[in-house]
Amino acid sequence: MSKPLNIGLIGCGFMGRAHSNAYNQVSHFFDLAYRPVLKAVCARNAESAQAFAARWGYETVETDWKKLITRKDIDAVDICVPNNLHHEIAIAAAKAGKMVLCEKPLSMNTAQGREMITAVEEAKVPNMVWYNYRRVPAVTMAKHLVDEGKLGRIFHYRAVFLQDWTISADLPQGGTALWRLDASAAGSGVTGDLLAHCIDTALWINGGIDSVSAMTETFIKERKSNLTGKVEKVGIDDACAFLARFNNGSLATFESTRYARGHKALYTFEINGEKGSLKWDLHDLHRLQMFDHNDESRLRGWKSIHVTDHGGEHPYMDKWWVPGLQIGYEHSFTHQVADFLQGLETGKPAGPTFRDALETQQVCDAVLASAQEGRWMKVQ
Ligand code: SOE
Repeated sequence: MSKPLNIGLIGCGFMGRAHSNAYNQVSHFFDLAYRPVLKAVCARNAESAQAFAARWGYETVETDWKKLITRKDIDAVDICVPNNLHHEIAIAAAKAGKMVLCEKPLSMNTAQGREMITAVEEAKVPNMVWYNYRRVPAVTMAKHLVDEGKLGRIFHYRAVFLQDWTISADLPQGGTALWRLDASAAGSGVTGDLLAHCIDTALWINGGIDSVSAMTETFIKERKSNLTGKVEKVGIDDACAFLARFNNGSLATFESTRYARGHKALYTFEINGEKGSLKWDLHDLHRLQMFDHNDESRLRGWKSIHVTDHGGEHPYMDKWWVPGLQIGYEHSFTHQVADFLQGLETGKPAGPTFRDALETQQVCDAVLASAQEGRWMKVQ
């Protein structure tokens, strides 16, 4: 019989839904010692919180996160609010002895991230940051193949994350749904929101980044603020491209924008090694493309691996349907909850922990500093 793990969710937006779905699904598909119980959801607006609770099955509602984190019946606090609130809530939750799961990016900057690490480590509470793309089976498999040395020495890493939803100059900034455009709530634009995903995956698969050289642009300089009603300067980066040197000697390019007309969420990466290459595309997320130079020469070519098989070969897939049937975006969150719960059971924490995620924050900070100063920057 599994033990209940009482979740207190803060924030009812897109990520609140993604995480709630994962908590609801995980025990149906994974055999684990712990079972998430949707104990309380918190949002400032009581009506929204109640509607959310009714839809997803939360037992109770709070409108003040400070109250939620001190409740005795909450074991884990899940932070799904804008980035500027992560720091204060995570530290308070850790001090209250709660496990902390935090939406990405960890924090607004490295300094905040360090304080959050101190808080969770001093309190000795399990902690994790939601970089969900690691848990797409094809991405997890890419990591396994690189770790097994199937690509040999890595020469290149190439990642892009393209969107087009902010091209209209009439789009306001700030407030619910549009806080990502407000630098005071988001910290940065595409760097912290989209490139952070690319960086997390890259660090996980290809190791640490030594230095970066970046450029950013803000195409629409002023937007009406939903908060003040006035036209205000836009403080976020709309687009960012950077070069990077990894500690293993490989060279990388990363690019992200919200101005690539026609692209809604095109996250792709490609890795080129001495013995082979790998390619992945979020729009075809169950496939991993591989070129293996060890193949017999007349049969050599890119193969498209449908990562849906059972028998333990394809990560996570034995938990789902039958071989060949696909899963999707939301399952990456379910896998992350499953790994977190398994970490509680085994004492081997699932990554990225706050400490792991700080590395992504450090790269983001170096990228933004490099773009501002117009020079190569070492990652701290
Ligand atoms: C932005 O549009 C966004 O929702 C990010 O905030 C998510 O982290 C990313 O996975 C999809 O795009």
